[in-house]
Amino acid sequence: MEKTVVLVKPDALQRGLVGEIIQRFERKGMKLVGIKMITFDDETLDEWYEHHKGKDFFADLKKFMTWTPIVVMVWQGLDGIATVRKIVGTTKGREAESGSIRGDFGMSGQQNLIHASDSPESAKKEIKLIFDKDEVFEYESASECLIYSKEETKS
Ligand code: FUP
Repeated sequence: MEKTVVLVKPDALQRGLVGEIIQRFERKGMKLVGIKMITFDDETLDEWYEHHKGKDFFADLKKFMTWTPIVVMVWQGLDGIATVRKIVGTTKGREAESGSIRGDFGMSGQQNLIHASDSPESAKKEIKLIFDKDEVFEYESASECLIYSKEETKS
């Protein structure tokens, strides 16, 4: 099972979309294994978005991401990273697929409501950056036998 990080960004918090966003992952069958609120510090944000460092929107992006606290979560599931990215939708809200979170609730390419890890490497890095070891939980899911076949949960 793959772990992936989801951030509910300041625009989604302000618009009261935290519950809606959580519900979409829950209903899909993803398992919540970590959740809290944080405010990004400058250093962590630089590392988080290091692939955008130096781009013209970088300063605005950092300002936006520290406007309010954000809700940070770790979700777990089979092929969890790709599954969550599909639910989130492509970067620009106005181009994102209907049915995805960005497609249903957003217009912007920066104020795009939510972040989700894009690879196993970034998921690992992101968990390490914002979660302590004891904030990511292991527990038996009572609904796992309904969500997956036995074969699918073997590994
Ligand atoms: P995504 O993986 O869909 O979140 O998108 P990226 O990793 O490419 O971008 C991360 C964040 O940078 C976006 F959510 C918003 C911001 N961004 C901009 O503000 N302007 C851009 O042109 C591209 C990205």
